Amino acid sequence: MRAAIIGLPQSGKSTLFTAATGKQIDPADLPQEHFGNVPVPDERVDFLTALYKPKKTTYATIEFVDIPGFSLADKHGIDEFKRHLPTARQAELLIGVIRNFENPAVPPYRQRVDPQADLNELWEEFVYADLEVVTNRIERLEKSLKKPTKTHEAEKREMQLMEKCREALEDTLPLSSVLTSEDDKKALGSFAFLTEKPWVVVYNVDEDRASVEPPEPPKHALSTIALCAETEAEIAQLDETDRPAFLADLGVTEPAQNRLLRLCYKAMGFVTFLTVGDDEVRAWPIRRGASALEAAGKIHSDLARGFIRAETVAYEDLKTAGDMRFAKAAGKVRQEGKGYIVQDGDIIFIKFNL
Ligand SMILES: Nc1nc2c(ncn2[C@@H]2O[C@H](COP(=O)(O)OP(=O)(O)OP(=O)(O)O)[C@@H](O)[C@H]2O)c(=O)[nH]1
Ligand SMILES: [Mg+2]
Repeated sequence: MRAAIIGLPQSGKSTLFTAATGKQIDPADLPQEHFGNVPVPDERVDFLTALYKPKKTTYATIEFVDIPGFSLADKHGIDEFKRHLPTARQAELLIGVIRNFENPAVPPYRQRVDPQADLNELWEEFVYADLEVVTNRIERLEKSLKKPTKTHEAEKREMQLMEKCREALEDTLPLSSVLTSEDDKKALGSFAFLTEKPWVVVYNVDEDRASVEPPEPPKHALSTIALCAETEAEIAQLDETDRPAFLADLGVTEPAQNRLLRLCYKAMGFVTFLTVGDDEVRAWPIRRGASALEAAGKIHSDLARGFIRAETVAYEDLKTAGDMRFAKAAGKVRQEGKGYIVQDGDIIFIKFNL
């Protein structure tokens, strides 16, 4: 699961990348993409690890990509934006970092610190990028629809959908508002539109304002978070033992990193199911609405092929009961079939037979 950190120049993207991953970027590096994997904190996994004492514990992970900033004020910057578009398109989530800090040493983009204006500018560029793809495709379809081909009917349907997309984008509306049905999403999935993806907007604020509620989410963003990337980057690079004192000084109990990770995970539209045992306790991300059969397939294709049933217990029920035996005795362990929709926090054992 990939989250691309993207934004205008010097908004604090690389600093946020360090805050999220703990990985420092050498300031001498040329502008380039950086990648880092981070486990998503999950109390349930911690609890189950304490209960089962497995040989191995595996958290869900998010891969962050730091994309170099691009100025939309000149052609060079727009070319840079286009150069990194494929990386952004491959991500499940876009994290827009918006500058909202004062720092005389860092000249602001377009000589302004104006989060709303920056966000709008970034958004419009994304809309424009999608519009370009849609317009090109419509032109091609127009040509091909003039000839009788085997794919004529499918192309006609695609054309209708593309025209709806064009209309939305011309009104600066996101394609997530057009591509709502599973069929439509699938039909145009290969285009990996930017405005179809969920967004998290990070307002990078001055340290003394980190606890201030973020502004109302802009109409296209799913979620917003305000944090001070610079402070968070420092925390992420501290030794585990030094962290509590540093956080206490700031008057917070948890680094914003955890909030950010959970927020990103949720915004990506994933829920978590869990598997437990002596060998491994593991959190598995799965798209919201997925079935027990899909969950089995995630673990191993054999489990999907030989699927008999999914023994399922909600994490909270197991926790309340104390352990699996008590949960069973309390009738909390359910036998679910292939079509069962996996719920966040389900602990699942797949029974299978090959
Ligand atoms: N005061 C303050 N300065 C910050 C904050 N976050 C980043 N900076 C400073 O802003 C400058 C740019 O930060 P980066 O993280 O490199 O920004 P960037 O968005 O990755 O920059 P580009 O990739 O060049 O677009 C650095 O000098 C940071 O120290 C912050 O929260 N507060
Ligand atoms: Mg950077």
